[in-house]
Amino acid sequence: MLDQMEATRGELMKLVDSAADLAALESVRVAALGKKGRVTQLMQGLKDIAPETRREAGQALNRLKDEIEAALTKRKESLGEAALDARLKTETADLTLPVRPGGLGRLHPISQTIEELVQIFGAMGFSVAEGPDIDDDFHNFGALNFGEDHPARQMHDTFYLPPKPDGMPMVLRTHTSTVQIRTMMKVKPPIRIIVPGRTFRSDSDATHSPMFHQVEGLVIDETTHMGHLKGCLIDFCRAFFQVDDLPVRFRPSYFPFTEPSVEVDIGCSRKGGELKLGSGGDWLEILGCGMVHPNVIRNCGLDPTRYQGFAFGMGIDRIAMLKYAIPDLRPFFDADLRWLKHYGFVPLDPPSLAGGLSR
Ligand code: 2NL
Repeated sequence: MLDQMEATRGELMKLVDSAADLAALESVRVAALGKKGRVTQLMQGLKDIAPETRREAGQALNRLKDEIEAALTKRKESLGEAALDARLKTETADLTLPVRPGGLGRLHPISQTIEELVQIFGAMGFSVAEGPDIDDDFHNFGALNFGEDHPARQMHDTFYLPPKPDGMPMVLRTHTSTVQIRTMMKVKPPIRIIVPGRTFRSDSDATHSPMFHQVEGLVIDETTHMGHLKGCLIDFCRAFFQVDDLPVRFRPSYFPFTEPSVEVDIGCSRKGGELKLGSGGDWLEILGCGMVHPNVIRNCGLDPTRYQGFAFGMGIDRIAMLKYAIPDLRPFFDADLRWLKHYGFVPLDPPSLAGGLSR
């Protein structure tokens, strides 16, 4: 028996050492230690040996099994390293090659515009807040000082969804103010946020899509006033449209959630039917804003005698069309690659105030 073991050890060790890859090594393992393997068969033979020598033979067999296992493990490690080395040799990446932005696709003008907004307001100390597209009547209307019978609540403007179990109507948000309400209810002022995102209104024609994009902004602190609103939004208009002396005009208006409420126009010219931004005698409305109504501040659990601030809102799709001279809104949501190739932006050229917002 011991002779037989010695012979088996020699043969198996040779097989382990000569296994050329991990698959070959696995067959050696099965041939040695598998159910019908050589060592296993020797172990099954133990019951036929004389009881006096069985113990010694059993211990020797266990040692043989351990040795084979150790050899298999060692060989497996070195074969694994060799396999990895071989793979690394074939998988080199030449980092000195120039990138080919042509193959990267294009950023949608809306994504580009949101990134520009984030850069401009980010530099003024705003952070970005986001929230759900589906919200309840309280966050979309009630908290914002809309009266129970305000026309904007009508079925023909708002997409209503089945109500919550407590009967609260659910809607596709008609503006991103829902997120500002959530922030005011959660965060102790000072608050400085912008909220870009999808909004929904039951409206569809050449200049309206039932899904569109808005950005709103909110500043709440103890001494924030109309002067801050004006400075912030004049700076924004000039930075976004990249016209240093862009005329900006504030016109009285009305929103249920701000008092006073203001609409902001920028200067333009429409000579010869061509729209040009800058001083030219004409005006173009681009955003709405105002001082947050004390009722809204109170509805969010804040004390309106202590906290005040301003808010603004504008359509991202519309300011993108204006800035990038895109004549029609409808192809924005057609996923037409030819359109995207024409109006899209190179993703390797992200907007920044230092490097330029767009080229
Ligand atoms: C527009 C005008 C506006 C706001 C949005 C707002 C939000 C809260 C409180 C007060 Cl939580 N105001 N948002 C204020 C004024 C105007 O949007 O023309 N949007 C497209």
